[in-house]
Amino acid sequence: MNLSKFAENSSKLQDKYSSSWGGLIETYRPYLPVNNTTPVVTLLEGNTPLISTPSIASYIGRGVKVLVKYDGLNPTGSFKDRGMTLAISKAKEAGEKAVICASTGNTSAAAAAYATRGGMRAFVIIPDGYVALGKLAQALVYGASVIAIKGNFDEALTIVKDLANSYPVTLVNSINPYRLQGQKTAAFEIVDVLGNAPDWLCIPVGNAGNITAYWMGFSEYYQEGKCDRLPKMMGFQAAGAAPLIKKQPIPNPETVATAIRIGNPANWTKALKVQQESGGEFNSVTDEEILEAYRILAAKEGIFCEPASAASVAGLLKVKDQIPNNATVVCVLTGNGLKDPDSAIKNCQNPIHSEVSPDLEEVAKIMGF
Ligand code: AN7
Repeated sequence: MNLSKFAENSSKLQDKYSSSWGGLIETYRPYLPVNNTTPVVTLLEGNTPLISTPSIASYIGRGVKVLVKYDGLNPTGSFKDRGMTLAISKAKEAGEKAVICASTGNTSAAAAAYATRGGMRAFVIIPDGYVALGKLAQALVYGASVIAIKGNFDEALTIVKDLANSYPVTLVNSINPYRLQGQKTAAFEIVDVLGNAPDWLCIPVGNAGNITAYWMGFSEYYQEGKCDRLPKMMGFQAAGAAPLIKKQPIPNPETVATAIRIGNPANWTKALKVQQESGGEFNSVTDEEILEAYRILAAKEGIFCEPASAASVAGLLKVKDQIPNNATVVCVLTGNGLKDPDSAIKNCQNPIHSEVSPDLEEVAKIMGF
């Protein structure tokens, strides 16, 4: 095949692919604040799998079905891409040249990628020493200006709010309303697959943007008649960073789940409203419970998420006695396990057999033969 023929074929293939999934703004356009002139900045995010997890369900029994929404399969490896495609498209529409965010890591990776794609600069302010390696690598490689402060996420958020008020940079944290509008599409996808809303939605909570966005999504679909029930929204925070459970800000949050190492959630009031409206609950899970769920997901289901994401499954297992018989539960896995290789190796109970000679008998012996 000559080269121009090849190019023609591959562009046809591309057209075919884009007609099957064009990203979440194209797919859910009528539900989103965009018009025909909005420049859509997309990496074809969304359309992530909803995977059944029989091993997790077996801890519960009683006919309960458990599925995970594996949002770690988005283009930058987390659910933040859903919010960022819309926030960056709207910033571009408004003629903005630069965006800024505070981040525990995933927001910075997504902001950096989508800003670059939209031809904008990205500034990201992170807590020095508390961002997982993969996320830091992403922000740097996507070309963001990375500023690591000697402080935690909450302090970083205060600074970026002030910076966005004083300088020509657009804030793309979840207080930017377009972020939640984009993120609500995950709820649409779940209903589109299940044919209805689940009975329960279990979700990790940091700034409480995502739980708010999911509730918005389910509620809009309910009003449209796309589902005939609404889920009970079950939010889980890490025990060392659990302001919503303690009912007061935590000045020095600590947890192995650095993504949700947040002491003063930006969407606190909205989160309380979600809890009340859905009849849901906030609970905390310890680092040990988070890591146990993290290991079960990887070693029994073949699903590698980051520690913060495993808080949803850890939480489900913690409150499992409250689940009605035969209920359908969806746990949101917000980020990919590859984001945080340090935690993975440190907290894994599967040892490396190292310093082994390249000798058939020695290797076979280790293999148990
Ligand atoms: C994997 O990237 O806040 O409750 O700055 O990365 O909507 O805050 C990340 C949050 C859950 C919590 N799981 O979501 C950030 C940041 C993962 C996350 C959350 C985050 P929200």
